[in-house]
Amino acid sequence: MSDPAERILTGCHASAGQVIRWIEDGDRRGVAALKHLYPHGGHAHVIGITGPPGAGKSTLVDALIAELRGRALRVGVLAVDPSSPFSQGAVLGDRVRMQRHSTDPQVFIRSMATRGCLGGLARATSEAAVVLAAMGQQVVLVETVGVGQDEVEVAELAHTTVVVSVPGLGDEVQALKAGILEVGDVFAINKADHPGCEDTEKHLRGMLAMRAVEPGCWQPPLLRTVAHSGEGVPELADACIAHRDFLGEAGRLEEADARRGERVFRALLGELCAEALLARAEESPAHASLLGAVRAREIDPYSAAESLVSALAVRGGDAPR
Ligand SMILES: Nc1nc2c(ncn2[C@@H]2O[C@H](COP(=O)(O)OP(=O)(O)O)[C@@H](O)[C@H]2O)c(=O)[nH]1
Ligand SMILES: [Mg+2]
Repeated sequence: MSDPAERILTGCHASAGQVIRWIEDGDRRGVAALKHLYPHGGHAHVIGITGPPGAGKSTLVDALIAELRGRALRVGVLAVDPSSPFSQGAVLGDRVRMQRHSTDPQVFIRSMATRGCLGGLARATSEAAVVLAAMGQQVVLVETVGVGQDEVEVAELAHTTVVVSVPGLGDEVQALKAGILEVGDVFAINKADHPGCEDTEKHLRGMLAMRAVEPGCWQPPLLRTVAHSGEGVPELADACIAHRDFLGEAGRLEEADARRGERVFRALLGELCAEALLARAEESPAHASLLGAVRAREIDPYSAAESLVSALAVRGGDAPR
């Protein structure tokens, strides 16, 4: 049994690490493994944890691992936050604390390289989640920093998105932009042992009340947590599982997974078409003459590219029906 995908299906952590590395590197062996794993990769509950740096996301993830392990669930963690103690740059104490689960054979923790473009990272992360699900991890926690497009992307790959905020940050620093409010399925005010928790809760409740919620829709709960003591963490786990159960009713989970599949298909189709068409464009005799004309400023690059592509598209009528 030398195929890494086969070994992943039997729960081999080392092979999962290897395949995720291939995925990050854009190595074709990653795609080969994903073809094999995809049919087995649809059964995990993917939970995104987002929020500003320092909000306590990693500490919460650590506490959630303990809580979920207590419920006999197998857990995978993907840390996309570049400041995550799961990845690099953490103070030693944090790092040691986070590693307490790494010897548990039912827990798999992996940081995702944050190099490359954001979209690329989102894809690699969702593919890594497929790998972990195929390995049998029943819950996959994805920690990501709530900056830029990040939170929207994590919401696309997660079934349940937990937005973590903390007391004492000004409204503008909370990073609770309209976008993050829209994507949150569960809201946690972490560091509830700090002063100012009531104000933050009031503020958040006010913002959530303005969020348009139709009847029969999910009402996002707002919870308080103290990550390092574990206070509120069982309730947080319950809220995530309740959200998953809600999605499971009336086929919402299937629909969410169908949309995920569609997104991957469309993105790949775009890439593969571009690659294939580019190869043909560069081989065509018109390419050299147009390139020469662009360089000599005899034609503008816009018209040149358009004319080459439309010439190829007209001749390329051999798509499968
Ligand atoms: N007082 C308090 N400190 C916390 C709590 N949760 C996390 N911290 C501390 O906040 C700091 C940042 O936590 P971390 O999990 O690395 O935040 P992240 O950047 O969001 O992943 C660490 O020193 C934690 O020990 C909490 O609930 N209360
Ligand atoms: Mg972190």
